[in-house]
Amino acid sequence: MVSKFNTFYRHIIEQEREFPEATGQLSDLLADIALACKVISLEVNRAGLIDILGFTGDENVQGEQVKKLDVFANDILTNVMKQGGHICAVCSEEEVSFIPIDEKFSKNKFVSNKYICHFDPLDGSSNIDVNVSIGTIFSVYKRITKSGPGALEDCLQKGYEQVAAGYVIYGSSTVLAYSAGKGVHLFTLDPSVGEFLLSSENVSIPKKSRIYSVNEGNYSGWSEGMKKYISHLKMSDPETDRPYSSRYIGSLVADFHRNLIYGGIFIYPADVKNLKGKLRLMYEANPLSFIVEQAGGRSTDGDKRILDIQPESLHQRTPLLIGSEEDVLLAEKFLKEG
Ligand code: AHM
Ligand code: MG
Repeated sequence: MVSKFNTFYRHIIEQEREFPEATGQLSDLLADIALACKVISLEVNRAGLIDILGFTGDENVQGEQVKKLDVFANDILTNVMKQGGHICAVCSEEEVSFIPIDEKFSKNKFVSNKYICHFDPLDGSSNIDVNVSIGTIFSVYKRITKSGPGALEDCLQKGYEQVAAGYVIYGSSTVLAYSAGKGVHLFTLDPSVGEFLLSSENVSIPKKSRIYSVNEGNYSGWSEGMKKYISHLKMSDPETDRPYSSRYIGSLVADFHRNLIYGGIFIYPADVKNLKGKLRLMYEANPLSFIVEQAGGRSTDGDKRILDIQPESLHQRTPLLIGSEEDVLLAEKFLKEG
């Protein structure tokens, strides 16, 4: 719990002030993302009412053009990013390739487009139409090229190069979690004032848990090590808190957020169908790995640290083991021993 009343924007400005070379651009960029997520939150809450679920390019009962929520979320994030002028490329899980963005001159003032943004605009697609929590995931890198619109090499950086990352969960309330490399902080959207208000500062994930999150429907396609690990968690042993509880929502943001608060391990391993797992390195694994490490947790693909993986393509997939440190370490041990 926090003792002071603080908004998201104020918080990021205060954090940026600690870096003498900071220009305030990162704060503005993160504020733009928060603004887009407020609009998405509103639309998620209204979705059932305005009859937009499940339609793309159709008309709703009022005769207005309607968009599917994930298309809407992608459009709003991309447009807000383009307007802000701080980025030279936006990469989205919804787009085949990255969108290059040129420098911007506003009121004769040059704005340096020194950042890159990656988004999963609305994660948990199978839950969109059934009122189950979904989320937006974002991450920010500094560009490598010097000027003009961004290039592919700007977009394919290792996860440890992220300067900020976070997610917004549209659940029983809308919560934004972010880190700019100085801890993880949570904000809850107060719809009456339209602001994300600080709800927890410097969140840390419990070192060990008694929750595992995995789609056990894929069991028959798992490696022997993975099967043994999950069987191990189900065996009774009060000294190691076993059996663990199983919690799987099927929305990564929601599963991750619960594990961040209560402790837990989330796994989407490779299986015979998905040889590289299902989740995307750039849009899902990297941002959440940045957050989990900032919160004192661990994240690997079973073999190496997620943040050290050199991406080769924007939509590259990776197995993901993420959460409480001791649980991830034990899972890695089982996977290695096979
Ligand atoms: P999406 O990007 O199409 O929404 O897929 C990602 C989602 C994650 O939110 C979730 O953890 C996972 O897919 C669930 O997959 P599955 O239904 O195979 O268990
Ligand atoms: Mg996704």
